[in-house]
Amino acid sequence: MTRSEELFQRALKKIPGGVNSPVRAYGSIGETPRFIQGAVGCKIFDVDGNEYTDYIDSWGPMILGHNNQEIKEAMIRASENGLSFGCATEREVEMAEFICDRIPHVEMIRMVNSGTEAVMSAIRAARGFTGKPKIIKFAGCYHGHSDALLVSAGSGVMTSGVPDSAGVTKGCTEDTMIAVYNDLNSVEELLTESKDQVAAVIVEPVAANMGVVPPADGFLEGLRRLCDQHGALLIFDEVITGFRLGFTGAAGFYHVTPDMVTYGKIIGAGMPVGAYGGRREIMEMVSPAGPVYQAGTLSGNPIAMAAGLTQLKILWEDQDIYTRLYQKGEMLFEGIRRIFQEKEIPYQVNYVASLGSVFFTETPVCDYVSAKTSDTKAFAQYFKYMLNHGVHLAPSQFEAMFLSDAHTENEIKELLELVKSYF
Ligand code: KE4
Repeated sequence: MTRSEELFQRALKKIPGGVNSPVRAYGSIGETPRFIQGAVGCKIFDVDGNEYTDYIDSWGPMILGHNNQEIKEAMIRASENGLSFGCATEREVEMAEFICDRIPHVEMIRMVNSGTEAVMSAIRAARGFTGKPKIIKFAGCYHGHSDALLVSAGSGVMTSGVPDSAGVTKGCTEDTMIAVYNDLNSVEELLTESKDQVAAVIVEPVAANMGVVPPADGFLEGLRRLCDQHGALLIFDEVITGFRLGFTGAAGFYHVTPDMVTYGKIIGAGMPVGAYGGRREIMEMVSPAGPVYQAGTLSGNPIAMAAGLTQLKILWEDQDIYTRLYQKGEMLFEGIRRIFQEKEIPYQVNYVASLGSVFFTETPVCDYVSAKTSDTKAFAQYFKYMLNHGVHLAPSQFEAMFLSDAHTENEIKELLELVKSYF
């Protein structure tokens, strides 16, 4: 029995599904999840001493690579003064100023502890600001596990969400409407039908939770126009894309300005940090400035702020990182595309900059329904082959590959050789 198998057996006795977040259980793969001992740069090591090139990168935060020395030293220095005070600290002011001074559409920002909390709070603020009850999300987009957003994707427009999880009541989801990603007509239909009762449209500006699905040309601009026409706020959920597609995220990458934005992952550099922000008039609705309640014992935790702010400063000061990430993404994903073309493999490759997915389907993937045509069993075989050859991919067809500044051309060439040998 391997150490991972032994740990997983023990974990199953005390932790639901043996993991603290479902995707880590490799559920759709049918393989024992690897328990990780440590990581550095683009390499991750499991408890059995196996080394992998890592394309999960903790689901996005490790954009500089694992175990960055500068970030670690900042955390150690901060921890010398204590771990948490439940009081305001200078570093929280620094973090807020650093972001607001560099991202024009973020005039004010509130730190929370996860992407879920950021989205949940942003929706509450949007409803408080507009006085409207409805929200529109997109089938296949994931915005964390708050009740109102755990709605089944369905296969088309839904004017009232059906809970997608036990324990979520109809009452929690009835004001959540579902549109079709990359289909502006579906959004206009819902906005028109709900007679301007929509507080916000929330979107992953690059969808990455049905696998990676880029916005079609004009899609994000169309959402901006429709929200303006119908008095709804446009919320970009940039938990994945924030600080990844550039320092100003997808909003800067696509030149579309949201009213609010949510962050996670990179903003905390691997520490539990989420944030939501946007126009001052909206954010001043949030307690204690305004009537929208939101709170958190560890929000703005000084150690987490030290980690996140150090990472953001590195990204801001060396923006060549983004150029390198674009180049690596192009090398990797265009490389896989070329292999598929040469070998006449009908599978799809979707990517934006350093974020991408291979879909095991002949159907071009532009939304949830087309993403779901993928052969998840074929993906599972591919995942296992890669794992056994030292490459750690996301253990699901409907997740993304993340590149970091620590991945070099060598790792990308190695991966392309493996893809070529597999297909
Ligand atoms: P967290 O609560 O997991 O920090 O963030 C929720 C969230 C919100 N918005 C987007 C666009 C997200 O992708 C996420 C979380 N992403 C998943 C990966 N697809 C986290 C991995 C996991 O659930 O373990």
